[in-house]
Amino acid sequence: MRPSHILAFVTAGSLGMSLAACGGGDAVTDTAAAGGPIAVKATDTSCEVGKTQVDAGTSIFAITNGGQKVTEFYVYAAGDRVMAEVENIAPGLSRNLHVELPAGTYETACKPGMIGKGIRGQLTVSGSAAPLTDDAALLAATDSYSRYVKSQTAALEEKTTEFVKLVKAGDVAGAKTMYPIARTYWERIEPVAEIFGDLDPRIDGREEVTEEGLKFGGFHKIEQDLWQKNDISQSGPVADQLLTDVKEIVTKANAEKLSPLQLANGAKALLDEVAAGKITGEEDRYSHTDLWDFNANVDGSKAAIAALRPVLEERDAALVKTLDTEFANVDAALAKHRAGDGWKLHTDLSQADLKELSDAINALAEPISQVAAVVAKKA
Ligand SMILES: [Cu+2]
Repeated sequence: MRPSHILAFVTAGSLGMSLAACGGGDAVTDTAAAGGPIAVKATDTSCEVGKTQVDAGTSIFAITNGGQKVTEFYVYAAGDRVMAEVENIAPGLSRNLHVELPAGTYETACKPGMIGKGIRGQLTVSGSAAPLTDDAALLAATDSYSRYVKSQTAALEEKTTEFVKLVKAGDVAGAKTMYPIARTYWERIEPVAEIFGDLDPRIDGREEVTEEGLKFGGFHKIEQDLWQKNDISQSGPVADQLLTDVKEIVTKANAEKLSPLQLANGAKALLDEVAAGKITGEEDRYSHTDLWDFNANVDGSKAAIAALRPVLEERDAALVKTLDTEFANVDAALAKHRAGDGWKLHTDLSQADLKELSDAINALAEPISQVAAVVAKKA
């Protein structure tokens, strides 16, 4: 799960700030949407969306945060299904978000402070447009990525089942070993999981979810029981609920028809996750197994780009070269922290180590942020 408002202080530090500074560079060259980007002016108390009626097809939202709080922007379909989102927009920064929308009624939302239901507005989409997947290469990309999602959800269900079994058997050592392994499959496909409303915070929320009216459960509650409370004798019901929720999300994720733009946005979102949750040690605050999640987020980002690769090669070969170089740099920086089959604990890394990892992620995030515009371009 995305870190929530805890991010506000994290982003003010140098690590988060430099990353947040990169995704806004494509405003000038972006011509995919007929009417040009839709300006979204976000403040701590308002969310001004430049248009409330758009044509079906690809829309680009250009969000500028003029407030003091870190913000997010969402486009929701009925039932708060997430069509697209961009998180972690620091004060003063802008980000572009590409989203493919068929005709229908949607809601936009800014979330100053990154909590709650946000400041909502209506968005009506009318007319009809050929979906991006009418392009055979883009259809092949989404098919390929769907196969990846299915492989990961199968492993997620299997490993979570094992984890839950160990927790319920009171096997602390076994559960501790299985925790980061089961989470790997979750973290690789997290942007897909985030489509389905409350399921993500139920499975992957932190203690602070109670401030949004949710119950603290899922992986991180059990993590707390294992590492901080050193007592899992009462964790059975939480573990059962986790497995139920994981099974539900597996079914939903496997049935989901993704837009190629969701692959591009997801590849970027996973790097935002790394910067906000893993480099900071925020996500796995009790176990300190953040580097497992870090590696899994990078894997997931790589998989989305790999699925899009033939399209990107065709349309912007130079961008593919840059992506290859920067992914290799991230891998090299991360490889220094291998420990056996897994990874060093976050607490074993120095500030210099974290700075090196952060710089590598920032350098990758910049070209990744250009992928959506390339995908949205008419072939
Ligand atoms: Cu997460």
